Amino acid sequence: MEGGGSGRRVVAVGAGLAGLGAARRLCGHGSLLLLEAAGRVGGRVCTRPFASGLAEMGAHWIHGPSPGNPVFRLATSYSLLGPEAAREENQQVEVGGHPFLPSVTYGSSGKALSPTAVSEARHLFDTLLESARTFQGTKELPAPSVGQYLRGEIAQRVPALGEGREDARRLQLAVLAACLKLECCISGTHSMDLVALEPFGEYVSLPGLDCTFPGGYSSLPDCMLSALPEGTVLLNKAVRTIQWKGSFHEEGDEARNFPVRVECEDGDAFLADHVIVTVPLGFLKEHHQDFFQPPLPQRKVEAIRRLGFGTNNKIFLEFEKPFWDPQQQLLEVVWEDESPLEEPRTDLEANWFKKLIGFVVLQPPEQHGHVLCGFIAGKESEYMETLSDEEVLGTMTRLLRMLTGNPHLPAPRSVLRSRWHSAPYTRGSYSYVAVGSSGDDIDALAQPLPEDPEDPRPLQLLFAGEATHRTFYSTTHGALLSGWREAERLNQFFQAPSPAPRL
Ligand code: 6YU
Repeated sequence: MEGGGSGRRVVAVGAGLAGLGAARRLCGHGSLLLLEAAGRVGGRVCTRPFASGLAEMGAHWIHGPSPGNPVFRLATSYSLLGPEAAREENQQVEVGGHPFLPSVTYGSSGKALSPTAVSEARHLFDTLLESARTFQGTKELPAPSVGQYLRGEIAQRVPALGEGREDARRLQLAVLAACLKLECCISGTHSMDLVALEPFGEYVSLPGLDCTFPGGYSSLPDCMLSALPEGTVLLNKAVRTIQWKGSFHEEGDEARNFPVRVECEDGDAFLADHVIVTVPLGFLKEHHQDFFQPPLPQRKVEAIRRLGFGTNNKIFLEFEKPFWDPQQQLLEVVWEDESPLEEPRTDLEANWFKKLIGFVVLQPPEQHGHVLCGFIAGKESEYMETLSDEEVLGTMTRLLRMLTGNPHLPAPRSVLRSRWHSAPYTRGSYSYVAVGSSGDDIDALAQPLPEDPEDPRPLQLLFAGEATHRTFYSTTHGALLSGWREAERLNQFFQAPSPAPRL
């Protein structure tokens, strides 16, 4: 695996967008190997065939497709996007992360709810959410978490909700409870009470009307893979441990000394000067103690422990015929007896499906068939992962019959769901800044090791992945940028003149 350039050996662990991005940027500088546990590249970008089209098991949209978004630029350069995404007007739209889709809102009593009542409550929620983004740097916070702040604000407004009419007020509260569940999906958390208020505004939304990949999101990592020299990526190569601060030799070459040794679960081992670790935060939370030898410094361990990593899953349902109107792109669910001011139900077996926020209609039906994609976050989502396909399909059928008020609604033809929490090399969906953590923890996670800038063997471990990007965490563009960042760090190091030996 010896290459040109500086002759340095680099190993990257994980072939998601961070790992692939880093590999591409490093090409030509030393030798490079990318080790991936799965039998495919892409990580949390994962397109599967379903019905007559494709299903995105992980990332769905380019959030903010505009020239400032590197995923948009890269996808455009590979000609992977449709003509809509390329339109200048679409790139300038400011949606603040909540793109508008024509929708219908089903109530749990089996009827569509009044769009006016729904949009009134949503407007209030959006206004409050906007204000939740304004506390950066504030010492005296009104609440520790986004959830507690929002509920406090809602509680103050209760008398005015629904213009004083009890039934209208109840409906407004029920819609606000549904808005909180949607926010859980967006933040990838069980409850907004777990999401820290002060740093909430640090996440940056880019302009542009969110768009999808007509040929599947996986077409992007596939293109990135084909741009790498053959043999760079080894699939089904799960790394078991990374020994660093060591002194390792290849057999028969005592002259060359490497500080890092990467050992795989199949027993293969690779020696390196630098290792870029891009494994998900969920994997690090579970394995960091044994994964790194010696263990990571306390500051890094604390960051891994404090930052949040939750679950957001999708449930795809294929129907023979659509029961929704052709113009509807979003079917939302509101449980009319719920309120954000009451404690949520905890019996997962009986209530897990009430966390489902609703369904996106996959477009266009000519390509996908009649497919709904449901979103569900948190512990309920993790419970769903333990059920069989038949159980999920049965529950979804009963749910949709109740929502539409049609006890004869035909059952979906087939079901497919993601199970990101059970995925051993991911252990959840994406990161958030949890109560007790801050953007500084993201930076601490991203900090290369050893920490001492005077160390004669610097940059042994570098860290990339969505959870290491302070303003774009939880996104594909955050992941890609983090990979580029670490590759650039190494490229600059390789180009810098060698320091004079210390006397
Ligand atoms: C986005 C979206 N999106 C839905 C769902 C999910 C995610 N995201 P990877 O995990 O890809 O790669 C690591 C690799 O390492 C992996 O292949 C492993 O197998 C491998 N590995 C692990 N251990 C190993 C070992 N020991 N040895 C070897 N290899 C090992 N992002 O932009 N648009 O629509 C969605 C969505 C269900 C699960 C998403 C979305 C998140 C992205 O998918 C994710 O960030 C990147 O793909 C991660 O890439 P990576 O390289 O870092 O890791 C205020 C505030 C708000 C905060 N959030 C707002 C934004 C909301 C995010 N949007 C989510 C929505 C959906 C639907």
